[in-house]
Amino acid sequence: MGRGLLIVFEGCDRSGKTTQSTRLVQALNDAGVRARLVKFPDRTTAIGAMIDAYLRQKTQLSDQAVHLLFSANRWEAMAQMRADLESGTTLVVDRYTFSGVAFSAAKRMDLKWCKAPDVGLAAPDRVFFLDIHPDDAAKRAGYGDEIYEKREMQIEVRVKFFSLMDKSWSIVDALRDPDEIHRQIMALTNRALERHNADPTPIGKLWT
Ligand code: FDM
Repeated sequence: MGRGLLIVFEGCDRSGKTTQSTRLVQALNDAGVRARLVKFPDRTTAIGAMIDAYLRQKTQLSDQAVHLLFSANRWEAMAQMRADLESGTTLVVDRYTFSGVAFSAAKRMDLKWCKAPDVGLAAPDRVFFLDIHPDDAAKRAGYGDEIYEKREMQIEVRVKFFSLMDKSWSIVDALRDPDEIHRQIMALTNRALERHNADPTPIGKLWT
């Protein structure tokens, strides 16, 4: 049994990441591929509770402090994630280091500084970027009360996401019908699984 794949969903708010990542896990499980959903931030841990309070504007934190908490929230999940991958479970991750870097860099923080705490995290095999312009996303539902749910911020975040892309990314047009998007993501995932089975590679490390 080879290792599982690390598949990441990124995108601006209301791009459909949660819907599509949940559907992908379900479809993989139905097809006999062991898969588990992981979501960042994980608000259920002690660190996650601090992040949650910040996002809901219940507490204030410096930009640097919250950035490091988001990173710590990934690091506290890393041992279990690596164990799952090594034992053959594919992980489907709803937001990861790219959200960490894109949101902080959108606040004009230094890019190199933003990447540093995530150096050494497991690198994704594929990243699906659900692309939607924030103005179209806003039509799906009004922005809520969370700190980053503002048009200017979302536009800047999208620009930062584009600057982080490499060949492991697929840009998925998120304005289309959800079934069509799911079919495209399933086809891309199956191709990644086939390629990995034919030529297995070890889990990579970020940001190297
Ligand atoms: N977010 C998410 C960050 O700023 N840094 C991170 O590392 C991560 C994982 O938190 F606005 C932001 C992105 C979003 C907010 O995300 C909460 P969800 O997906 O709405 O829970």
